[in-house]
Amino acid sequence: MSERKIIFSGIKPTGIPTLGSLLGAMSHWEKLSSDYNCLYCVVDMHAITIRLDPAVLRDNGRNMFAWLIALGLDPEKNILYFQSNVPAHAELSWVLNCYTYAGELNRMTQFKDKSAKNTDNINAGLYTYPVLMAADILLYQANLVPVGEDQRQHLELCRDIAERFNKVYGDVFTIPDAFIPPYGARIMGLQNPQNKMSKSDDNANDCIYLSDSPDEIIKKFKRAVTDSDNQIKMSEEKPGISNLLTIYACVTGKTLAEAEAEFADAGYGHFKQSVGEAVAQTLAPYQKEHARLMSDIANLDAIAAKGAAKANEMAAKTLLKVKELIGFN
Ligand code: ATP
Ligand code: LTN
Repeated sequence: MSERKIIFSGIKPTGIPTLGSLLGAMSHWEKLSSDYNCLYCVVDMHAITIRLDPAVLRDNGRNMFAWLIALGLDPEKNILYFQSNVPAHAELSWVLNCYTYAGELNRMTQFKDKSAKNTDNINAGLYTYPVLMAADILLYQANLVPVGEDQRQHLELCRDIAERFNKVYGDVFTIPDAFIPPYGARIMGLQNPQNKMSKSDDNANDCIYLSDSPDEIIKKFKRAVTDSDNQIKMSEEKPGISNLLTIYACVTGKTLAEAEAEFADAGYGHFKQSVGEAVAQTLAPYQKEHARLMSDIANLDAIAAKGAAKANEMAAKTLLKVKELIGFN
C-alpha cells in the first residue's frame, strides 16, 4: 500500500442513499478504485448530528455498507469500514478542533442550511462536523476525495486546517484535492429543482432512492416538476429539465449535448418516461446485488471487521505522529 495514491470518501447512514449521492459521488468510487488505494467509510459518527433510533441507525449502517459493495466496490481491493470502529477519527478530530477557528466554522453553508432546517437541535456536533470530516481524510494521508459539489467548502476547510498544522509541525498531512465530477455533482430534487436531492429530506417524491422499484421510479419522474415551454435543453431558466437531462446523461454515459439532441423533437411526457426507464434499468442490477448481500448479515459484519482492522492500522501511524509532535506524553 505505498506507491499508489490514496482516495478517501465517506457517506452518512442517515437513510437510503439517493440517485444524487450515486451520480455525484458513489458511481465514481468504483471507477477510481483500480488506480488508487481506496478507503470508503460509512460515517456513522457524522450521522448522529440528527437524532436516530439506535435500531434505525444500525440498520441504515448495514444497508449503506451493503450498497457500497453492491455498487461494485470489492472489499478485497478497497478498505470498507464504519467510522465508529476506528477511534482515531474522534481523537484526531479533537486535536484538529484546536487548529480550527470558530470564524471558519461560522462560514460553512451546510451548517447554516441544516441549522435553519432543524432549529430544535443545533448541536455542537453539527457545528464541528467539518473538523471530523477533515480528520477522516487527513488520518489516511488521502490525495483525492471524490464528493459532490455540496462538499467543496468542507474540503477547502480541510486543506486549510492541514496547511495550518503543517506550518507549525512540518510535513505531517498530505494536502488532499477534491474530485468533483463535471456534471452530476449537484442533482436537484424532482419536485423542487432549486434544492439538492437529499436523503434526509421529508419529501419522498423529491428523491429517487436506490431501493425504489421501477414503477416508483417511473412514477416519480413522470411527476417531476418542469416548466411550460416544451423545450428539452440545458438552461439556467429551466432547472427541472436541466436536472432531468443531467440525470439521463449520467446514467446512459452520454454527453449532455447527445442527450439534448436525442430529445430535440420529443414532448415532456416521452422524455420523462425515458429518463425514468433509464434510471430504473441502471439501478436494477445493483438492487439485486444489494438484496443478496443483505440476506447474509454475518458476512457483511465480517467484511466490516476486516476493513476496520486495516483502517485502524493505517490511522494509528498518523495519529501517533501527531501525538508525538504536539507533545502528548
Ligand atoms: P443528508 O441528507 O443526510 O445530509 P446527503 O444525501 O446530502 O445526506 P450523503 O448521502 O452523506 O449526503 O452524501 C454522500 C455523497 O454524495 C457526498 O459526496 C455528497 O456530496 C454526494 N451527494 C449527496 N447528494 C447529492 C446530490 N444531490 N447531487 C450530487 N451529489 C450528492
Ligand atoms: N460530509 C459528507 C460525508 C463525509 C465525507 C467525509 C465525505 C464525512 N466524512 C470525508 C468525504 C470525505 C456529507 O455530508 N456527505
